[in-house]
Amino acid sequence: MCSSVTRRNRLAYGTAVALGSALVIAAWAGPASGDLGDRLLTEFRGAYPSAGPHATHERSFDIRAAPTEVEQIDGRRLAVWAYNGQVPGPILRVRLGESVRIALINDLPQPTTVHWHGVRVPNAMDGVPGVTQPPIAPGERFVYRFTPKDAGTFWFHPHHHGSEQLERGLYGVLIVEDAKPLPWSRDLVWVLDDWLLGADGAIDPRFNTPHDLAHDGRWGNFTTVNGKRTETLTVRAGERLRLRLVNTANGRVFAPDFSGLDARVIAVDGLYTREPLDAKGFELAPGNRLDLDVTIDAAERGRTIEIVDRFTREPIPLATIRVLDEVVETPRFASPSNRRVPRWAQATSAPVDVEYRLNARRGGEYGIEWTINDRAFAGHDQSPAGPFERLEPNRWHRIRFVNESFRLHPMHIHGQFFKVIARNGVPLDEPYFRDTVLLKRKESVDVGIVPLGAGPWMVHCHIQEHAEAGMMTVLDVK
Ligand SMILES: [Cu+2]
Repeated sequence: MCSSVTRRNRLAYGTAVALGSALVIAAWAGPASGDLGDRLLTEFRGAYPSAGPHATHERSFDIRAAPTEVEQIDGRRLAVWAYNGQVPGPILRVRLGESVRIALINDLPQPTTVHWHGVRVPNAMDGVPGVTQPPIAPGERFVYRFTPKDAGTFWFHPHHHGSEQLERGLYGVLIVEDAKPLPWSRDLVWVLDDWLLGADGAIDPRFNTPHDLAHDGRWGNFTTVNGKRTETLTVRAGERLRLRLVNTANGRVFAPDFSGLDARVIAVDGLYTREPLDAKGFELAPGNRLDLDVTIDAAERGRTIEIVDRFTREPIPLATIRVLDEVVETPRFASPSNRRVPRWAQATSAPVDVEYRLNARRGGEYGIEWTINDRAFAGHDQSPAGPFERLEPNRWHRIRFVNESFRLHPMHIHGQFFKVIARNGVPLDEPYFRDTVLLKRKESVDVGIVPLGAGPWMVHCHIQEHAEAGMMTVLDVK
């Protein structure tokens, strides 16, 4: 396959975009005027809190990032970089209302940082080298502290040379349990990833290849669930599972097929959906999470259910669920949901505040640069040069992503949630918030967003190779 990257002329940078409702400086709690932005803001209120809970106590973790060997995939030893010696890294479980302290010790041969994907952390804890903190040099440590504002499924990974560091095995899951967890039979995590291994069974050491850059990043020749070729789950009929899926891959998109099961989506990218949703058609792009409410029906006893990925032409086995003959009583409770997810039915009448055009061109360190508004981000070790787009905190805004290329771009905004309001210009009410939205070839996606935390927040493609080759920018919330 040859490169199908579209190149465009170097055009002048987009001029600074006028902010919507610039005249309205009414505070967050102010009364709604007739202004559309104010009405959308009013509708948003209460969807999720602007401030976190008062922490009652602190949970403390030490995480050491270091080269090591693990046994996985085909049983051979695999040289990886890992958090606490394991791939996937540790699952950090905390409860809403607890503060978190994580001491990161860097024993890698490179600088690193940790980004807490989806967690609304204070900006200084966001783990972006050159933007929110200096890179953590080999041999050094850095202490991250924050109090989660939202319960849900989150994850963490380096934000420094991610195309190599994630691919070598650096990622872990952060679960923020509800203040009062529901009585699921079990609460499970499936970490979805893929690996590009050479004939020798080792991780292919060629990162950021022209092929990966010209396509949808690095896609492996093996997929794994929780570090295994397939996950095996043995359940009793009647069990009710909370199943948390996380896509930690550099580039691969997963479309797990749960059609043989009573499985409903209850959370997307951490936050609860407006109501439980049919799992059919959901995709997980890199960075995305899906939480499912799965009931193993009594009629399933003795059956074996195969879960496969259907994003690619050939289905890929992900997991086998073996249902025992034993039947247990199903825990009864209403699926968690968030009725306050706004509909924002008039949102597409509001002006576009910021437009991000996504494309590629020849040039740069890797021969191809991925650009946002014709600029490739030069970050990593030095503070990147602006000017950057700016949004006012606590105001409703509309952002438009326009994919001018033929490749996939899962666009992630740090520190904020947003809601898709249109795709290719067609108004849409996704009944949930996201922190990462996948744009397919030549697609445009409009999102509504109420930025709540001030600071310079990254906006970037979560395909690690695209980000590495420049597809990042800063959104200044102030
Ligand atoms: Cu991309």
